[in-house]
Amino acid sequence: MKVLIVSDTHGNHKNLDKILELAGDIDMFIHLGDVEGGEEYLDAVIECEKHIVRGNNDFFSDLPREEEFNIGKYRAFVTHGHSYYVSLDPEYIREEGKARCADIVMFGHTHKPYFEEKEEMVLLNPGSVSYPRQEGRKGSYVIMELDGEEKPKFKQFYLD
Ligand SMILES: [Mn+2]
Repeated sequence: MKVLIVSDTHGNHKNLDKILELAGDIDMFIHLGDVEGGEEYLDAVIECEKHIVRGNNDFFSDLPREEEFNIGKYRAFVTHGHSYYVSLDPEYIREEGKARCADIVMFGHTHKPYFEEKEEMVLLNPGSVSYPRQEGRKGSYVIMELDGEEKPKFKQFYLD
């Protein structure tokens, strides 16, 4: 099973189109917010199961603020992250993920990739597709691969 994890497209789909092409066949698409009106576009171009949450810039959107769902046998908690002060420190969202007994917690908002695995919980941010802020400023995304009983593998990618 292949899951594409992205965030912060902000209505600009140039990089997203490249990512969708590079990713190839996917079984699940996760967008961690700040789509800025891109919902219809995402619906049109992505056919697999989608989970899209609302960012702080999705003012008129009726997307959910957060979602919990299963990826295989793993419990995922996804949210944009601004309500958990992720720009300051991942501490609050880490605590929330633990309280919800999540295996994988995903957030966006900072436009900087982040990955940690602590006490059996993965906490990640794929960075921003369209407006990266990390050094080098390349649009980024994560691919999660789940293969039978093996632990899921997460790989961070950067566009050229
Ligand atoms: Mn954003």
